[in-house]
Amino acid sequence: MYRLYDYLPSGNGYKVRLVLKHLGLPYELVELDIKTGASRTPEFLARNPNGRIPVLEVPGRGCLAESHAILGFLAEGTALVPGDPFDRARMWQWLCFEQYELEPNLATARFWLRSLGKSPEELGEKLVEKLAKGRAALAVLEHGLAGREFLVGDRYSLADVALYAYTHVVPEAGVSLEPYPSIRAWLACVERQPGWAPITAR
Ligand SMILES: N[C@@H](CCC(=O)N[C@@H](CS)C(=O)NCC(=O)O)C(=O)O
Repeated sequence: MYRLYDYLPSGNGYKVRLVLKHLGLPYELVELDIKTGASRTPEFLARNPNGRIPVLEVPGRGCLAESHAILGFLAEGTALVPGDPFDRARMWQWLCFEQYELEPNLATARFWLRSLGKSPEELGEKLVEKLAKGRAALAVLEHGLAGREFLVGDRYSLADVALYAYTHVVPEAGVSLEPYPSIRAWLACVERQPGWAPITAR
């Protein structure tokens, strides 16, 4: 059985849990408290030298880090990965966008505020900058979703899983989703997909 090292509030870990549940794959969950350095112990660093969750331990093969690499491994050959090469590349376009534009800004702001309990006053200019870049990423996502049910083609793919994970919790980073009607409709659509569960569900 797969073993997933994770921290339940993490959107990166949630992406993996959503795919495991969607595909009906059994897994053992090992929860780590990343706030107290549990992903930086020698034991965990042997699994991922980068000291971060999620990590998927694959029986007989070893450990895989990086949420999108794990998604690609789990979903290969399933309907979550488009068969058409152009659509598949479009899916990767969104996955790269998530890791470079959305996650480093909105997920980091949420982590500071929600997990570390910092106040906006304490964070000052660095929070303002993260949120400005995060809002710019949301505007691109809103544009990409205009008139569409899903991000790629006409079906649920890894692009939807990956972008959904941190987008649906941006209010926890102090960002309202009110100005983004296409995003709001899409979030509801993702929540109707088989295997969907809330972010802190095991
Ligand atoms: N690019 C990585 C990012 C992983 C990441 O940032 N993990 C955070 C939690 S969301 C973490 O483990 N932080 C603990 C630490 O840095 O010590 C991915 O997509 O998996």
